[in-house]
Amino acid sequence: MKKKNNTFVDQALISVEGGGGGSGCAGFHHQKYLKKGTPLGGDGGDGGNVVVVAKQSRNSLHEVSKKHSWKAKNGSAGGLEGMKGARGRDLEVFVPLGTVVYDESGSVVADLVDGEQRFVLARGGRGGRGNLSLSREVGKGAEFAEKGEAGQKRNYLLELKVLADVAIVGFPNSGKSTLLSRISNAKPRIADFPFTTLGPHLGVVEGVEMEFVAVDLPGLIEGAHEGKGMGHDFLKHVERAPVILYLLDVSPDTGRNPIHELEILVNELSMYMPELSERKALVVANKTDLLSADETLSDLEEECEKRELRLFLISALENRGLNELKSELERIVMGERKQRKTIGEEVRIVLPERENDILDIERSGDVFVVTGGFVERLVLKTDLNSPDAVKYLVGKLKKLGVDELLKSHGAKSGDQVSIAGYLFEYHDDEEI
Ligand SMILES: Nc1nc2c(ncn2[C@@H]2O[C@H](COP(=O)(O)OP(=O)(O)OP(=O)(O)O)[C@@H](O)[C@H]2O)c(=O)[nH]1
Ligand SMILES: [Mg+2]
Repeated sequence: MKKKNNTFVDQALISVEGGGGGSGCAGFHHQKYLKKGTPLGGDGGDGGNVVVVAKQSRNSLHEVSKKHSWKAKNGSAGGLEGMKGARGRDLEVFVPLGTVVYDESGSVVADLVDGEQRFVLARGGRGGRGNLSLSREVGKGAEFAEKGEAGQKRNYLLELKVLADVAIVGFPNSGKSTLLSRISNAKPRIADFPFTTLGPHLGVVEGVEMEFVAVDLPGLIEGAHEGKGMGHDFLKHVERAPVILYLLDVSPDTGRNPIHELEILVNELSMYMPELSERKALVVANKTDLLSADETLSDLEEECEKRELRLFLISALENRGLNELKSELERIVMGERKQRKTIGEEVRIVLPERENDILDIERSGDVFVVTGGFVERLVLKTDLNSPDAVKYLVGKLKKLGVDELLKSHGAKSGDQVSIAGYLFEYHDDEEI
């Protein structure tokens, strides 16, 4: 359940594509001092990459989620006189700190926790070689050039799990947003009805010695870990907070029982993620201004003692007890920061991308289908309208053992061979 004007978005599915490589140029030099006809066509430029970049200034994935497809610029074609084509510009996807990147298999491939941290989502294709470069391999007669490679195409899920030092959790209407607005620079909406806050709000708290970040989350109710209420969607934003602040409304006449609510909150968090029960935590009893002089909180005090949680009595509305609470938070946060950096996601090590280079042949009806990244790339780079380029390709394929392999699979002259979607005719030189 989300209100239409709620612009907080913490998930985005995106399709990304690197720019295509520019084609190489097949050109010849005609200057006086060089022999006429010297190949001098330049290489095509590489295509741009699509890169995700963490930005301090971003708060949500709202902008990113509006655009589904991201394609970087293509590289330019190579030119005459050995001119290399320009590299295609990278396309940058700006996301908030705390954005986790999942690939299609659901593995975490990046966890962007520092400002300006980058991760390449899709590489651009390499530019094709011009006949100047090719002439080093095939000699002066090179009259053809290569086409540029296509850029990588990938799909990712981006998920924001906010980075804060302190997560304020509590039932709806307990005063979480009011507390955040009093101890930090944040200005969340405050109202006397449940579920006012529809997304996490981050606020910077100025301590005596340091600044730290607190996050106010939508209210939790019993069953939140199973998806009840709307708090469930936001439990992930507690995951990385080293300190948890349980906020309880202790005012009388609410028909609510703070001890019971504390129990529910602690349970909901640990059912969502068991590690959360080991986090540093404290309990804050809010709205004490509404307690009459003879009302005490001795039961709650006892309960907190039992749970070994420190209890603070405050009135967020009347600014009571906030300084003491702030300095305790600062003390704990400082201790936690010394111990560990950020509670991050376990990132699967992404090795430099290597397509399957294993040469393989499979028969599909009458056609021999050849697979293997390198061989397929070679075909895709070839201008099949140029007899010279095809001659070069045929020579290369032979050198790579493709002919040999086809023969061992029973291919005969005249049989059809498919590589990277193109059809060729097999020709056995030794066949009579
Ligand atoms: N008397 C009194 N009222 C308070 C205090 N703190 C908050 N309130 C009031 O309680 C109501 C709810 O406050 P919010 O800060 O919006 O509560 P919340 O926990 O953020 O609520 P949700 O976002 O709906 O989960 C508002 O009317 C506040 O003015 C307090 O210390 N004393
Ligand atoms: Mg609120």
